[in-house]
Amino acid sequence: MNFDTIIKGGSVVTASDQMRADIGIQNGQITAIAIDLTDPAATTIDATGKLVLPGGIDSHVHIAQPSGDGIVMADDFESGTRSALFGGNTTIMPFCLQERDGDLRSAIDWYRGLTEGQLYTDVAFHLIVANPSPQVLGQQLPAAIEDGYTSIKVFMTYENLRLNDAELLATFDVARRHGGTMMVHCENEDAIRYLIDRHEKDGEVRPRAHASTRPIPVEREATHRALSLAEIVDLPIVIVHVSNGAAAEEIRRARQRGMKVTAETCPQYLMLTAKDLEGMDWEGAKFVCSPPPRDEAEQAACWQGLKDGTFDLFSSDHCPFRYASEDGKLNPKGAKNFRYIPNGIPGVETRLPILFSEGVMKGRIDIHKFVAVTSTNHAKTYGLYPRKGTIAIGSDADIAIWDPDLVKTVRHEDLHDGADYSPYEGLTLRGWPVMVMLRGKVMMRDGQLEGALGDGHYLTRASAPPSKTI
Ligand code: DUC
Ligand code: ZN
Ligand code: ZN
Repeated sequence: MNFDTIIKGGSVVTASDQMRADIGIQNGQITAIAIDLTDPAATTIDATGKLVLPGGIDSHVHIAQPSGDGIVMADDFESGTRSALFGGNTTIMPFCLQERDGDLRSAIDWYRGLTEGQLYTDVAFHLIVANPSPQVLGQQLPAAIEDGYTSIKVFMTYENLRLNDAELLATFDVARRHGGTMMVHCENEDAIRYLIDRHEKDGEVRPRAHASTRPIPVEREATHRALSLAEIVDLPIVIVHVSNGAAAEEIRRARQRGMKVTAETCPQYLMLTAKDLEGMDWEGAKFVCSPPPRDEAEQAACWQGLKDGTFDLFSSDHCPFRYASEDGKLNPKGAKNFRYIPNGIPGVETRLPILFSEGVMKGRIDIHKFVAVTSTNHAKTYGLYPRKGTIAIGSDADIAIWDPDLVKTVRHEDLHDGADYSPYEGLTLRGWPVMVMLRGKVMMRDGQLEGALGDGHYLTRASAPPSKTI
C-alpha cells in the first residue's frame, strides 16, 4: 500500500486506548494503524516521544456574531479558525444567530457566506433561535434541521434573546419531532433584572457587579427549569457552560430520573473566579462572561464533574471582544456601567493546553478523559462521529501531535485571535500541540502556519433521527 503520509513512532491516544503505533494516511483519511508501517509514503512525520491525538473539536465558540449597540466581535472566521488551529483544534462549531427581528433562513445564508474561503479549520454551525415565530417553528427550523443544521441553542437570559417557558416548550417540541439537538443557556433573566436594578440603586456599577447580579441560584433555577421542560417534552438536551456544583447537581438528578442530558463546562470555570472581575481601572471587564466565574469551591466542583462524568464536553465558549476598544469591553456605555460590557472572553487557543496542563499533567484527569471531553464527545453529540473525533481507520486524518514536555507561558502576543488580551495571561502550561493536521494536510508545525486560508471546509451534517423516548 502507498501512503501520502505516515506518522511514525508516536503514542496514539483515543478516548479509550493508547498504543505505540504508526498511522498511514491516504486522500485525507486514516487508512492504516499498525505497529510498524514500512510501506512507501510520500511524507514521513517523526512523532517519537510525542502524543498523537485526534484534533480538538471545540463545539462552543462565537465568531463574527452580530452583537448590536456598536459592539463588534474580535474574530472573523479567518482569525477565529487560525487561533483554533494553533490551539490544537481541527473543527470548531460557532453559532449562527437569528436576531429577534430577523428570520432564520437569511441568517444561515449570510453566516455561511462569511465562511467562504475563510477557514483554517473545519466548521459546522449551531443555530440560535431568538424568535420562535410560527413561521420559524412551522417551516424554517424543520427545513434547517433537514438541511443538517441539527443543533439549536436557546437562551433563558438577555432581553433580546430569551425565550419564555411557552417558547422553550414549543421550540423543544419542534426539536423532538424533527430530530434537533437543543442546547440551553440557563440563567433566569427576571432574577438578573431584579438584581441589576438593586445594584444600580445602590450605585454599584463596576464590572464585579456582573458576577453578583448572576449568582449561582440564577443559574441553578434555570438549569432545573430547562431540565424539567425538556423532561415534559421528552427531549434529550445539552446544558451548556455549567459554572458550579449546584447546577451540576441538577444535571445528575435529572439523569437519575432517567433523562438523557449532555453537559458542558469551560476553562473559565476551572481557572477564574469572581475576584478576577474586581480588577482596578475596569480591568475586571476582561473577565465578564456569562455565567460568571465563581470561587475556588465551585472550581473544585467543576473539576469533580469532569472527573466523574457529569460533564461530557469541555468547550472554550470563545466569545472575544477587544478590551481597549470602543467596539469592545470599553465601549462608551460599558466603560461606565457593567450592564453594557459585552459578555464573553477569548479562549479557543488556550482551551486544550489549559486542560492538558492543569488536568492531565497535574493528575486530575487521565489522557483518555482529555480526548473524550475535548474531541470525541463533541463529535458524538453533534453528529460528526466517527468522521471526526477519533483516530480510526476511515476517519478524517485530523490529528494533533503534542509535546507533553513543552512548557510555555500564555502571552497574548503569541496567540492568534483578534482580541487584545488573554484572560490567562502569565499562566505557565506544560504540554502544547506542536503539529496539527487537517484531513491529512499539515496546517501548523512548531508554531508556524503551513496551511492556507480555505483549507478548512464547512461540514455538512446528516439530519439526525428524531430524538428517542428517554
Ligand atoms: N453565552 C455564551 O454562550 N457565550 C457568551 C455569552 C453568553 O451569554
Ligand atoms: Zn450562553
Ligand atoms: Zn457561548
